[in-house]
Amino acid sequence: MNYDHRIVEEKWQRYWAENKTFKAEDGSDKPKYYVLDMFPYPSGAGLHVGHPLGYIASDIYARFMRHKGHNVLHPMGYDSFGLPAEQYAIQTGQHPAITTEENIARYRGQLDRIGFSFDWDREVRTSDPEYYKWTQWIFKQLFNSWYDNDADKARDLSELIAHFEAHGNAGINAACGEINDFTAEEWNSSSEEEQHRILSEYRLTFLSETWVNWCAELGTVLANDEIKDGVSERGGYPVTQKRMWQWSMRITAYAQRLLDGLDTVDFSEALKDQQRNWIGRSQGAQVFFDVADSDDQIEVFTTRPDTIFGVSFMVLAPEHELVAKLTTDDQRAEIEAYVDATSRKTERDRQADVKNITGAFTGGYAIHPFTGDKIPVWIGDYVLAGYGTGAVMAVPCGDQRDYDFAKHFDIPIPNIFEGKDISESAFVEKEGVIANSGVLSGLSIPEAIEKAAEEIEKMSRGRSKINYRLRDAIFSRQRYWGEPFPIYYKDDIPQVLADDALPLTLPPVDQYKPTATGEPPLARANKEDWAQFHGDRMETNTMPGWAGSSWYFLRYMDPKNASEFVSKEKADYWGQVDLYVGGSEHATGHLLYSRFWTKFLYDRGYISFDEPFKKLVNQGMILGTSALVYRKNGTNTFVSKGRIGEHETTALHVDVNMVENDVLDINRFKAWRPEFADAEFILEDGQYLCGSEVEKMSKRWYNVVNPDDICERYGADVLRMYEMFLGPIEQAKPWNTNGISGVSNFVKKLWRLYSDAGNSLVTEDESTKKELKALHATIKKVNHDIEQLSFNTSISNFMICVNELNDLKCHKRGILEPLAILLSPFAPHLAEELWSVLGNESSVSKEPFPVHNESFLVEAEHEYPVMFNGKMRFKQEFSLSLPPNEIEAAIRADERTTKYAADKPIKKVIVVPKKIINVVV
Ligand code: ANZ
Repeated sequence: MNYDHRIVEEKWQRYWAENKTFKAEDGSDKPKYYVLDMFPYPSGAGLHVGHPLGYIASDIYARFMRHKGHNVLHPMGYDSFGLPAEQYAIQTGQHPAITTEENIARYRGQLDRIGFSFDWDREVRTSDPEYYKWTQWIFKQLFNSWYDNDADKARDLSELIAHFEAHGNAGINAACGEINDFTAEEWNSSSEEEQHRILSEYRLTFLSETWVNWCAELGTVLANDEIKDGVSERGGYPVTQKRMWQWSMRITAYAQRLLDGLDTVDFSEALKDQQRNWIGRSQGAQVFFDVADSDDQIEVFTTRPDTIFGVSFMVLAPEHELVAKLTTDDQRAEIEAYVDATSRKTERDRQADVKNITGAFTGGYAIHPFTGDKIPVWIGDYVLAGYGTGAVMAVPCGDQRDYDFAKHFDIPIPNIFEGKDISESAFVEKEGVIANSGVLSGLSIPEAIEKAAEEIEKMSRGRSKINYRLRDAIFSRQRYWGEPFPIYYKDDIPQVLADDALPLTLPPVDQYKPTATGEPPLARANKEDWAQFHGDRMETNTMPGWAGSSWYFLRYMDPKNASEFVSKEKADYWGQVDLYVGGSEHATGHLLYSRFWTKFLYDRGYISFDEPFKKLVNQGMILGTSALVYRKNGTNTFVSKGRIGEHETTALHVDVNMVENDVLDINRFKAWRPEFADAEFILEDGQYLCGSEVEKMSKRWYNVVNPDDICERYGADVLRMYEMFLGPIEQAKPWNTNGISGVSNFVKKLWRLYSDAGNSLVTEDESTKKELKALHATIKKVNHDIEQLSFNTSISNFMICVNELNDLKCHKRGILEPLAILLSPFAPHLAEELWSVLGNESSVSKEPFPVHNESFLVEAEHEYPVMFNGKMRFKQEFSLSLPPNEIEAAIRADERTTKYAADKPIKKVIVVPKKIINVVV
């Protein structure tokens, strides 16, 4: 019997499931190791061969670590709230829970076929009420916490309230919004509403009216990372700016810790840089400018206080709260039109569009804090409302955008840099000497930065400040298929539900779209529809997609715990994720939010580590290889690739599944579309050859390859090895089904070392040095490669080893047994089967991983080619310890030498150690 992957793979998958072979033991004595994949959103399309790439890599590592004696936690679950199921619900009326359930079943079937070693008893689903109960609970903890900047950690809100009752807010240094000083008396005599308003400025999740990215088409607010090139990432719909009451997460409180933490984790530098840029720390100063004829002040943030004497105008973001006040009647129409035009642009458009200089003069003036000069105040969309203070002191000689703005609107550009030419552009470097600047004149730029900040502070006009580009994260979505907030309102004050009221489950609704008045779908639910209804009304927003994924790695440690999100004991045992594998597209979304929640839960004492992921690997994308046919223009005739030079043709995509080794299956092609039924073909060598192109794997290009098809035809082990063989895990690479037969042949060849037509070939003979060398070189390489996550090189090494053993006709247990174990992380079904052919009854998955013996690798002998006047005549093996003169003597004495010398005298024998022997006659 030949190797039948269908029977073998199904058999072992059943065995693993029945025996719970990959069950992780809580609190085992073995060292723990936690290998995690980014869990998938179960979409209707199912998995294509690109999706499992990372899962295969992490599975190899998880299996390897089990062989190395670790207690491995390797779980899988589903990020199962999300837009597609909801959009389907809007179209069809089918509850998204049903769609989600169906999609999960499909995913599970596909995952099972690939032979992953997941501990399925720990599966989590973010849309399961028993799971989101705890997402709601964590939200509650955030609601009831504030960030103490002095202690540099989150603390319970009750401690803050106690402080307010005794001392007002004096002595509190918190991460908070705008708040005036108040005394204990003022606090104690404030209304509940007023106290709520104040606490809202401190809570780590809070309700506020903010500018949001509003996507009318999707009927929801989007986070910055859900927008690409000014349109929604999903669907590509326009996004505008709108002011709305929203829940936000005070992630900004953690900005510095999120930066510092990067130094303690093993992520790629590219990913760390993405997070650093997103957080965007900048050191500068806050400066207040008085508004002329008013008590108002304009606060600016500048990284260059040294340039303050170069200020010739100010620019406010069009959304700035002082715009309306500053605007004079003469300017009002122009300003209003400009504000309106800006509201239609996203922040990204505004940042990207540097060529189009736009703005408007308010008619108002500010007063320069040093000179007392009147400075015109403009608005311009290059100043962003959400960054710094939403206002800049414009220094056209030192900042290029200010320079362009001044040139465009004909505003003076005073030069404050000694000897620098600013006739063409601003001087933006930080080396030079300041001039025309009062007390700052004559100082170098760095000296002037310090001096200016000092002077500003002395005049009580501001102080040094660190600013972050990171914004508080908007947490409300106007969707149905997400976690309900555990919030109700009493007199418009938000209140949290008691713990025993959780989970607050999603109420049934008649339709899944927003109401006619634009309220979120949950507003369709009547009072009776809610499992819990309190106060005057329930919160009808739901949480964003990233809520459930910000902590799921903790739930896997203790998935069935009904009284805690994770027990401290289990969280302590499993600790950080040791290896996390997933896509780099989550750099500034999920990977930042989950770090934030982990730090928060650490601060509040629920877990003992404050970075969730010790090491992160981003797998590269698998690209599709599309197949192309060439239609002769204006005809229904298709020209084979090698002959398109002879005709005018247009390329068309064809389904890659009807092409094998570039050859088109003409009958399937004809049956594919009615218009091709009577197509004609210009062939080469009797075949139609297709062209190819590498592009994203997508239905649109008919280049999607389903892993099920590969498993069916070649087997899961071949799929696993082939995906790894494609190239380094972190690189993007094209899928090409043509190459798969090489891996498939390797499996057959390997099988024939062990078994022939159902009979074991395994012998008990002693292994030779050559066999041991082939094996131990592979053991050494594979151990090293797995540690480096370099799986493609492991596969090629297996191929070399099997070729060598095949040449040596090796069927020896001493070699084949370790080889089966070595192979098991990569081709687990095959390895189990080989293991049983070897006569074992247990699973190979827990055998200790082979360790190489260096002494088998040092070569003791060398087989020398022996040349006679440049012609190779025979080969002879010599010990490497034999000195050259003894080798020479042996060669001279060899009877073959006498033969090839053909009676001529031997002039010379040259021995090149470890290489060659030359006999000169
Ligand atoms: C005066 C100045 C002079 C500036 C100079 C720069 C150069 P980073 O490093 O990104 O933090 N700025 C401040 N708030 C802004 C906003 N909301 N929108 C657009 N620009 C804003 O940059 C800080 C600098 O960007 C600030 O320093 C301010 O311009 C501008 F020679 O102030 B500067």
